[in-house]
Amino acid sequence: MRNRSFAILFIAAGFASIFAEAACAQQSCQSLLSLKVANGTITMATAIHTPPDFDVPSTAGRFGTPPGLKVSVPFCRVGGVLAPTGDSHIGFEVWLPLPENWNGQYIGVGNPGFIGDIRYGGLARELTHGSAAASTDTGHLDVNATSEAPDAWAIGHREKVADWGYRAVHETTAAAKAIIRAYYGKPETLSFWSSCHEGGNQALTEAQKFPSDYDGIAAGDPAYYITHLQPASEYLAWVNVKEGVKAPAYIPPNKYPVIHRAVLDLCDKLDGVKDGFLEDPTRCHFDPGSIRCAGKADYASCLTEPQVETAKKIYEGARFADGKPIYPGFEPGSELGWGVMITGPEPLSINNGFLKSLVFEDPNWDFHTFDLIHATKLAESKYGPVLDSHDPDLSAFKAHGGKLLMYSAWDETAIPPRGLIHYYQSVLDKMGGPTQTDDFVRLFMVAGMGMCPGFGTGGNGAFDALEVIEKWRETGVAPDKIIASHRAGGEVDRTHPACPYPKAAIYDGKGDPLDAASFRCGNPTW
Ligand SMILES: [Ca+2]
Repeated sequence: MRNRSFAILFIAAGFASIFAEAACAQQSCQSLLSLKVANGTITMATAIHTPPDFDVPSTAGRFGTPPGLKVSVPFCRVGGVLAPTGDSHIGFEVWLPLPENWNGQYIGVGNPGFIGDIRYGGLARELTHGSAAASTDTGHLDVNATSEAPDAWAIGHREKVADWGYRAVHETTAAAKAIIRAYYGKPETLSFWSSCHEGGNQALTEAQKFPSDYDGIAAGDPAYYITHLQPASEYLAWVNVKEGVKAPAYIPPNKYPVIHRAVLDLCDKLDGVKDGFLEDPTRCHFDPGSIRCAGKADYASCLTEPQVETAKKIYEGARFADGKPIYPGFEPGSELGWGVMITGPEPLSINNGFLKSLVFEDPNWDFHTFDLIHATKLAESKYGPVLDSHDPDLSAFKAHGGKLLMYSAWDETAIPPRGLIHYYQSVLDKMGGPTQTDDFVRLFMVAGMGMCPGFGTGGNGAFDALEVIEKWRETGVAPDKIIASHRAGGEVDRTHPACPYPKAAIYDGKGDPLDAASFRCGNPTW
């Protein structure tokens, strides 16, 4: 269990530095500098004594570690470089609590987007909880991190792309475990991974490709089928902006709330409570044509005929010529988040960058030339085996004793959520249905969560997925319900349950809709 007793940690911290070298560690922190790790070299092993507080390194970008973060507990800071191929340069750090403060756990810290930097904020968070933790720069450094998109580092560097895709996390995990064994004189009791978006893809990659690396894995809104997801996401924006933001087919942002209102008017009460959220948007059959403007008019309160067609494409998602889905579109109820992806004037940089740097390897590639089917097939043929994590066979992870929590917000608009249901269904089909899977893999689709914690939360708030997966693995009791909390001004003002799919939260018909206790998990009947 995570050590959340900060007070005890801080009291211990004062004495810990005194006894740091006298503790029962097999190796001192400094001596780890000479430790041999597979495929790499340790370049730093520094005992951090506090006080004074340690200034956590800051990194740039909106997902970076902001300056000013401090750590108040002593620890051993280890860093190095791993090179499984001649073109590899995987930077990593492992932060180790003093042996007397260690809770016995190892936590892998995930990465967002294609950003190449060490996640210092995540290391600091886990260290403060008493866990040993590691983070990798995924094999390339984005000094400015102005965008989460891939750029020049990927062009002509297939091995670096593979490092980003799956090797960096696995190699870092192996190195971190070797360092843990050396420093503490024993292995970790349990290891966990909990991350979102690309970090959710890393999560599923680990469960599929390296099933012994982690004992419990939480995959949030995972970007798991990258070679389909990125072209399909480009498509969602492209249908809106391909002819420019003045074109008749362009839906301006001021109409997102108009569409959202119409969706709620039609579907909010279907699940039994008019609370602003859809418990299962797949049961909402909204036709954007229902708010079509009369005649040729274009008012702020309705959609023109070309805009109706654009909205239909955004809900439907990208498809091959034969109608087979490439990746789902957005769900009804997500409209207030459409600006993340489709506003323009160009498609989102992460999707444009994927096509420029990985698929076409041409920094001057122009999105106006986008051909969905060609781009998807080229992406999958070039990089499917090293980037995609859609293998439904989780038998090795199950045999390892692993537990896998998958979750997504229904109103997620960076990664269309229905794709995760497709993956879950493929696991059920492969593994023999729920009776064979319920004890080690569960999917929670969350109404009104917006996005993963830390990426912007929706009206229903979020939950701590790491805490959930730790409890599941430690107790062996699978979660039947997860409570999401929304905070305002530091106070919880709303709680809402998330249920194991295909169950959804069912309102009791009388209680406070802002209280999770007014709902049970059940099969939707609407
Ligand atoms: Ca509702």
